[in-house]
Amino acid sequence: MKLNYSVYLVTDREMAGECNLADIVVAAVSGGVSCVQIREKNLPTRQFVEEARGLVEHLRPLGIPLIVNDRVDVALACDADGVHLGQNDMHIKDARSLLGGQKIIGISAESLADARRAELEGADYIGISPVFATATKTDIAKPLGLGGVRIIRDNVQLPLVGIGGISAANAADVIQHGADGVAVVSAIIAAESPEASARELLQQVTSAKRIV
Ligand code: TZP
Ligand code: MG
Repeated sequence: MKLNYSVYLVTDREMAGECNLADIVVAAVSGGVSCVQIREKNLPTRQFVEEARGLVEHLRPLGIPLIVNDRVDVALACDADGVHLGQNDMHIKDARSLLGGQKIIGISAESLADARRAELEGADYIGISPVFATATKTDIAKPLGLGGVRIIRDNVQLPLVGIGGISAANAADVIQHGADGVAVVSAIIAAESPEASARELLQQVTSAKRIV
């Protein structure tokens, strides 16, 4: 399955605070988010499955894929479109044998070596992380910077999604340095208007794509 990675929203329940996360996601999709990842670091498994299933019910009729962070079991239980796995999560080979060939598997890469390995091992896309410094995730490597995005782009064929410190102010740079899309947490979840913020990000991404 080929996804549109242009504006990729990663959820954060704590950052959403009192706001309903599904409402934020649906508003962001109306603004132009093309792919959603549910990322839950603190929910009990049962609730994680329920929340993920709720998002599948909202997103599938809209033609927007839902990717589950870290958890192949949760993705299977709610029939999500795929999983996103870090370097210490389930190995891609095991995830593929559980999920089959139709589901999307995204891998986080913090270096060119990670990205090359993910490609050889059969990932569908690579999340290159972090592009810039961010306060949203603490256990992260040194930022790749725009130069790091370019180096990975020049050595890997798979779709690349940049993540970390991306907003409408720098999204076009990330695309111009070779990413296929931008993944964001705070730029949408913490925005006053997630819909307007998504629209602005999409505009930056599409205009940058036009000039490359
Ligand atoms: N993985 C690498 S950086 C990051 C994740 C989940 C957080 C990105 O958050 P933000 O707010 O878009 O910088
Ligand atoms: Mg992970």
